[in-house]
Amino acid sequence: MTTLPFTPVLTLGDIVDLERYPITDRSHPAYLELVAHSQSLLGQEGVAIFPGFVRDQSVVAMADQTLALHPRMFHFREKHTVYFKPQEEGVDAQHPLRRLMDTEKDTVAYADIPADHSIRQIYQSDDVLCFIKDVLNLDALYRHADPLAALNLQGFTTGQQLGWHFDRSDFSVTLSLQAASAGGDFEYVRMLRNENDDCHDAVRQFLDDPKTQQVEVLPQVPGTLTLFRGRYSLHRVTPVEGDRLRLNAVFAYVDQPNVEFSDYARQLFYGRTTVEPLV
Ligand SMILES: O=C(O)CCC(=O)C(=O)O
Ligand SMILES: [Fe+2]
Repeated sequence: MTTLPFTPVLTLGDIVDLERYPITDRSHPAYLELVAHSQSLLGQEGVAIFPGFVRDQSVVAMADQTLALHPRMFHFREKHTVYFKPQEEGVDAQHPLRRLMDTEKDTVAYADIPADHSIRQIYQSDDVLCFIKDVLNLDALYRHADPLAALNLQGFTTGQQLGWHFDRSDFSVTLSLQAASAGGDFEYVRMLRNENDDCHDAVRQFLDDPKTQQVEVLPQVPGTLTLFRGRYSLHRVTPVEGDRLRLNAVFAYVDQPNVEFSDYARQLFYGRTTVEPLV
């Protein structure tokens, strides 16, 4: 008699630590307390972290599955200003509107993440979506509609990094899957610019001498979910050292439905404009 292999179907509670983060019961006092505390952290610090959001066993499985995808990841490399604006020519070479930062990382597009990768289950969960919406204190939140950009896995090998930058979106949501042997820390300077002022002088001073500002460091701890407000706080991922890759997932959520990338952005970030796999 042949026996079929038994693959247990994982529930959200098998993956996410629902005892610590009771996100499936949004009227529970513990949930309301968690949200209120996280909102105040996000307001004061610009960041809210949720250590142990994903259970250890699931994180290890997801890191292994992600590592197996590494040979097929898209190698992304870009030189950019901290503002992601095209370089301005009429200013001196060290001006932040001209100075270039180095970013290099390997990426798996949403369409290439296997159906049985648990990261999909987290991203597709309405409980997780509502939790993030509540912490951000938004009336509506949607998953990104782009078949490549909605959910990404990232790998950083030795020397790879994200250069200093301000995000073009109000917030980002990441989940650490594996820390590098060394380096690969997330560093940020709170509110180095604001809504009305790109603060070229302060940014320039900081790039010349990082001691002019207080740099906060978030070491990468696997299983930690991080919400970060990056539009006004300068941040980077420090160059990875050693053999072990820094692995994480980036969840794209937006406050509008049906948002997709342009062909230009798809080509830049994924090396293609359609979901057809790269050969
Ligand atoms: O990988 C990270 O931890 C940060 C990602 C980030 O800053 C970005 O994608 O803009
Ligand atoms: Fe960023």
